[in-house]
Amino acid sequence: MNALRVAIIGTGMIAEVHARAVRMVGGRLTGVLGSRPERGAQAAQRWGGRGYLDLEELLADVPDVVHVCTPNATHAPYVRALLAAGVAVVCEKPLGLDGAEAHELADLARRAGVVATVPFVYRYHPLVREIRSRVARGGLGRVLLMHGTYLQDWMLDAHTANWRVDPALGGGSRAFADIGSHWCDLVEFVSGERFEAASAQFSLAHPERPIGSDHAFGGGVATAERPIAPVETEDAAIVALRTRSGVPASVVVSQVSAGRKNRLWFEIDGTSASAVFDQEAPETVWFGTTNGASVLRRAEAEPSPEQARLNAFPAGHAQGWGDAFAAFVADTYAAVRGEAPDGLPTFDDGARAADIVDAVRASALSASWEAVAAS
Ligand code: SOE
Repeated sequence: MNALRVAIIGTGMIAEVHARAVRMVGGRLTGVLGSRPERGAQAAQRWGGRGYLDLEELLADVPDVVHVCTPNATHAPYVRALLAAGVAVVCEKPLGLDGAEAHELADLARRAGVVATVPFVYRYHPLVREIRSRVARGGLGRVLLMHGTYLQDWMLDAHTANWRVDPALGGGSRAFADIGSHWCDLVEFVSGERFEAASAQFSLAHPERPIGSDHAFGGGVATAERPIAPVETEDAAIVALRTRSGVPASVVVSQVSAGRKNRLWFEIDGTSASAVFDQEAPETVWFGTTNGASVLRRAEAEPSPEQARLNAFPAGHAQGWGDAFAAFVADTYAAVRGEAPDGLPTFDDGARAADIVDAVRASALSASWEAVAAS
């Protein structure tokens, strides 16, 4: 089977993660388009392919799939051009700066008839699929409560600058749009529930920050020469949610929680049992009952087919975030080849996430419950 021809737009941390996943799943990287030609050329030297001068030159290389890994405000222009060219697209979240833009792109992808996905990659930890399959089979009983956190600390330093701080580049929500969207997508995916309303409060750690963009997780650079600007977007959010079937949920989202690196954690409590997943410890899942608790380890005790499909290595040979990312890219490419892999996050899921972000941001502004657009 010929390798798919793949191009990447973007040269930052997440673009490098995409390039690694493309190599892992056998994609052929034709080249990289950066914000400046020299950046694309430098990245291509490390990742493969060539640097492109512009989008036209990228499209002239006839890629089968293009990964858009650029600042949020540039997602829609690139995606519109790629869909118009009939190219399959992987677009980093958030798909659009708001629900309207995200739904426009999802509709364009549907009309173009091409595969279009969003890397909600936490769906691809094998034990996430195990929990999902047990919930679907009634293993937890009726869902009563869902709660958790998504905590990081890479924005804690007041000197840390990032393009996401500028609403013109990142959108009106920062921390929740960036990582709260992952938590909501994952909990809806696992539980089968759909959020219908949100009540949120946002907080800022620092009223101003330097203008610029350090790599995510890169740490603040205390330099004098960078100009300072006031901050409008949140570092943290505390959100109460309610699902259409009336299940209450809550999530704490923060990028200023010292010592927390990428701690996405959820608990689903049902009438028969509870399940806990910690993305920083993806090789185990905790199940609780009133008669005791147990810890299940990946690839042990007769994995469900959904888990087994994603087990690349035997028990005890740990799989992690990079493997989940690669499994997402592999499923995207399988879909490009005409298959229908289970649980692939498409532009419709990206639009769903944007609707939730819109409701959460509206609630933080109104200090009232806000409805999530039905989708
Ligand atoms: C930065 O917060 C970030 O890289 C997010 O943009 C990713 O979506 C998340 O998976 C890890 O953290």
